[in-house]
Amino acid sequence: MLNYFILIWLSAVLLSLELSHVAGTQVPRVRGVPISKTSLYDPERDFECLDGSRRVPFNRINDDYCDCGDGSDEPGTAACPNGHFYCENAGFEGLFIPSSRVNDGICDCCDASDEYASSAKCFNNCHELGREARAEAEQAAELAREGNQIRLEMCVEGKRLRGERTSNLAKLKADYLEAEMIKKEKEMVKNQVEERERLALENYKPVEAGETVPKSSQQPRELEAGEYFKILDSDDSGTVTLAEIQARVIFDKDDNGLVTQEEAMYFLAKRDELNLDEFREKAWPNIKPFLLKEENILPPASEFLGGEHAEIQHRGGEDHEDHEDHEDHEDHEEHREHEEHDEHEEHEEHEEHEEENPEEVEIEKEQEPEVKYDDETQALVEEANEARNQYQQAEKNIMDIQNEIRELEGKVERDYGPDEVFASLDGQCYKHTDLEYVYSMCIYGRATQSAKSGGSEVYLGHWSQWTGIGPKKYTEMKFEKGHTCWNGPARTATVQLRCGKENKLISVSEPNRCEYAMIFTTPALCDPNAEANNRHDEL
Ligand code: MAN
Repeated sequence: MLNYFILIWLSAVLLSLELSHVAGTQVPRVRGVPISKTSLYDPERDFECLDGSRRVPFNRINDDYCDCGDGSDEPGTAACPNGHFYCENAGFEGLFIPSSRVNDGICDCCDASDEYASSAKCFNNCHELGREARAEAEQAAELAREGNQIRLEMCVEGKRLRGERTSNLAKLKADYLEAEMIKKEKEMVKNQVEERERLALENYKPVEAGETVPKSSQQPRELEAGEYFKILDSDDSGTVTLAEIQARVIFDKDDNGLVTQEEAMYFLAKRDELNLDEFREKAWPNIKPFLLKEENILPPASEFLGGEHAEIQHRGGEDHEDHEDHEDHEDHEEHREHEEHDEHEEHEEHEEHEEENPEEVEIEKEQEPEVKYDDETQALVEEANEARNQYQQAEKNIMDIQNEIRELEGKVERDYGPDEVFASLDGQCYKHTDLEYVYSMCIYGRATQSAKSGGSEVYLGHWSQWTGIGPKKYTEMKFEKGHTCWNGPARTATVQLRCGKENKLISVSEPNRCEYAMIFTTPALCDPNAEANNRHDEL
């Protein structure tokens, strides 16, 4: 009896499996529905609209009348405005198209299934398209493989660079300490020599305001007064008179072109005339600072008082200073207008200009050594100069090392991506030229734009950070704080990075004013494990 029941139960199970198998193969495919959704269209039951809004008898599916609000009862006709038709496209990729395109006379599906009842002559070319897509995918995979090889080399180089930069940094820090010590030594030497120099130069301190003459030249100074006296005493009368002073335009203190009696009296210490001794004692203290003030150095008497003409010419030059300045200005203007002058002409012009402008000549004269030191002092001054130079050099050396340290620290702390893959690109610049501009993008550096027609370079910004989202962090980088846009914000550039065998800036556009979008290919992104390269995996 038990055996009988077991037999019946077993037969029932086998029958249901058979039935479901039959049902699995026999349920007709509903036109426009992908296999994954076939179970929702069961001919044994009423159809429930996929949005759940209503139920309709199964025979209303694809009857060319729209029953469901979501168009799900008419996937294979154009009856519903919002329905979707699925092309199987065997051999290529399945595709949903709006069901309104079914039988509209245009071939949308490569298997021609959307034009099943139209006069359009559609051919099934899915296999051909599939072949092309597979070849493309193969090429992309090949690219990814080759790119990946280069990427791995970049990682090796990146790690080497990190090691090198880290050890250079340690070395530089040691150099810095040594340079600091050298600087201290040089400073000590400098201070000692400068002290000796200072003492030696005490002897050369000016005895009168503005005067810098060595003590050892006291005698010549006395002689100078006598020399000037002789020249001023033009009638050899043994005295210098007010009239003789007034005859020298050099004594025109207020530059009005005339030496007044008052001016002459100032120089002659309110006397009408002075003999040599009086001149030395009373007049020379007024005359000498005046000559010094005018020339900063005491000119030999013969040069300025040697002859009326020499003197007058010199003063005349000064009198016309404004006028010459004006001409000079015009010269410069003209020069700017004629920039095409060749170098030779410019040189000549410069020389002429120097001759015409006594002020410049005098500035050069001022730079000439004014004081002649004795040999011992001169040697000390030279020794002190050398010590100062060496100290400055030591200071400069420290600054250079500090700059190098700063630069290296920046690199050691920088985000070079996974396995230091971008490290070798630091500082590398890439160019892209379009119809109007030449763009340059330096990784971790600057981005610029130069108009082909000329003009100055426009700064698009400095590298700021990686801006890709999540695992795609290293697929986008940003340059910020470029030149300000006319009446707008500072320029910025966003660079999208893609896998490519070459590091190459392949395109630049300006989707919004002063916001630049660049595409850069690089082997650094040819990582088979990275999500970014999975585009063709679906095929
Ligand atoms: C320049 C260029 C352009 C930019 C305009 C904005 O011509 O930098 O790219 O759009 O300035 O004024």
